[in-house]
Amino acid sequence: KPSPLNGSHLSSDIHSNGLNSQQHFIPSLSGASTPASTASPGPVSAEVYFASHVAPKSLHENAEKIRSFVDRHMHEGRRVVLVTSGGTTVPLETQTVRFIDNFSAGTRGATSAEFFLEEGYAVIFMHRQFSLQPFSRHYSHSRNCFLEFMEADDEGIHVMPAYVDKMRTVLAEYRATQKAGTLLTLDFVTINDYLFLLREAAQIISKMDVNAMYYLAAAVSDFFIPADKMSEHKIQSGDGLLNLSMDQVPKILKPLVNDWTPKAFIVSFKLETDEALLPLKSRQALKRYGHQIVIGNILTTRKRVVKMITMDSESEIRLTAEEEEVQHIEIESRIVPELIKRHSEWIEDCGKHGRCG
Ligand code: 9Z3
Repeated sequence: KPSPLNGSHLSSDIHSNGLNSQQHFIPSLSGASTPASTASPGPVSAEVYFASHVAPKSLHENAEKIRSFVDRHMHEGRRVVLVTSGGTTVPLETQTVRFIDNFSAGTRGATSAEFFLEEGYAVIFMHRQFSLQPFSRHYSHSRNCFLEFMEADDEGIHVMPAYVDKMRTVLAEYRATQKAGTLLTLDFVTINDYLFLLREAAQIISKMDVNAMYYLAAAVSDFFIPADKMSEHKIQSGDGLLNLSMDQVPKILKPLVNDWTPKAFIVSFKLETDEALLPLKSRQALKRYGHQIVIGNILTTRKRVVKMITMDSESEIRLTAEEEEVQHIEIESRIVPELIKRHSEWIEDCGKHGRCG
């Protein structure tokens, strides 16, 4: 039975648009979908993917920005972290009217970026367009709208006294970051934008060797419609149901770790909704890709518990109810320093793991 898309009932005969596979996947963020008929052919390689898809128009310009950012911070002796944040979309049409999206607001990425900046890292913040960003996230449109903090009188517009201290701190950090030039923000929308930009960035950042970290917190689609199977025009609502046939997104961590940036310290996130699957899936990712650490989290508890898994260790970071609800501590304030400690060890131990510059 085909699944309704985002709860709506988009009905269309997509076979007339060239999507004529025998497989009908239920679209999902993570790999729990089951083909309704034949076995999955598996994902295409990253190489095949890039050869058969068109790079986003902004890629060249973004590459230049990354290059000068990396050169400058390398010269100034700073470490660089690439933080990915927010969800990728999966367009259903080339001239896109509809797309599949996911829940991610980019809280993890935006919050973590602030802590990396505080610790002296230069941050390339690669985020979904309009998702949360460092600093402005405290006063975003969806949460804490800035208007709620303002008042007007005959003399002008002011921040209400109760909010001044917090806003002063955020503003000071924001201005200091701007002055230091330690934050580069780049955006993506679709899964295709994300894949091309990540590859480009990694190939440039690789010159940082062990001094680079990757913090892959974006919620990346697992399934997509390849360019050659996508309808050019808006899918028409005929008299049938909309059956979606989607391919698996290439496993990008593999070339990232092995080819594009083999010396960097790479942290990926694993998201599950079923607690029982999380350790297994996290370990599987580590083994499959050979990177340094997987941070496992469950959708509903992601703001208060994460598991840090490496090939030879497993630990947990957990906020108490008091820390979360009364002290308003953000779990990223614990995750980031722990990772920085491990990144330092990675740099010191480069002789042992053989990936020195
Ligand atoms: C995460 O697991 C992030 O922690 C969240 C953060 C997306 C849950 P929010 O943006 O949420 O703060 O609302 N990110 C990774 C998700 C993902 O797509 N991982 C892939 C997978 O699970 C591997 S790279 O297969």
